[in-house]
Amino acid sequence: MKITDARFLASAVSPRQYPPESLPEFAFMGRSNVGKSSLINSLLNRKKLVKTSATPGKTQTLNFFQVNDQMIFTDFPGYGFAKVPLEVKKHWRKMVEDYLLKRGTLACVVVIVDIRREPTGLDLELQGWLEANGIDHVIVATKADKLSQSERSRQMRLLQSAFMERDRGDVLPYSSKTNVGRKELWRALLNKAEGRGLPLPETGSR
Ligand SMILES: Nc1nc2c(ncn2[C@@H]2O[C@H](COP(=O)(O)OP(=O)(O)OP(=O)(O)O)[C@@H](O)[C@H]2O)c(=O)[nH]1
Ligand SMILES: [Mg+2]
Repeated sequence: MKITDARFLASAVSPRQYPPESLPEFAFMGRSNVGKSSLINSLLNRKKLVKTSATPGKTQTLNFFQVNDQMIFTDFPGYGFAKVPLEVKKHWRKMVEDYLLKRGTLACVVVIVDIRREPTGLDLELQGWLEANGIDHVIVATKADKLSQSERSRQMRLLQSAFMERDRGDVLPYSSKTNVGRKELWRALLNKAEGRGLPLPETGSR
């Protein structure tokens, strides 16, 4: 995928703040600090388009980015951060449900997990919820650079079986540091959009 232009569009906490539904959209979700924002930067070949941080809870709102004149990427706040108060957790759930149920241009949700860890109950709950609501998704196991090749293979098998119980889809290894898996993930995203009847417009056609 050739990225000629990537820019911030809008931040939102409720649907009336969303940018208009126009281009096929991809949403990035996962546990707090797992590497969602870094994954977007890596896919788009931009170092600092999206703010990242070693401190969990960096992303607090839905942030929309337009990529070329072809698609929208939506970065989500993370879930499962122990220090977040119950009220904030409820707010997160509402933000996610509002978005997932109302966004007509949603092509695919990218569910991001840490390749070094077992999926949490919340990861599996999110996957189950996406399936129950017929929302397409891919699972990405990021931070692959932190493991040796043999550890990586072992963890990939573990993650495949944890997620595959319900899903026929694949888990893709990734590293936002080395860009391992970038081509494969792009291919998966474009396939999902096609399958959803939301093919990307040709560049320059709008
Ligand atoms: N080594 C390595 N570090 C990564 C990778 N992806 C993210 N990180 C680091 O993990 C930390 C969190 O990254 P973010 O991209 O901010 O994570 P996030 O999921 O957006 O976090 P919140 O918005 O706070 O939920 C940062 O210190 C990143 O540099 C990766 O693939 N490899
Ligand atoms: Mg973030």
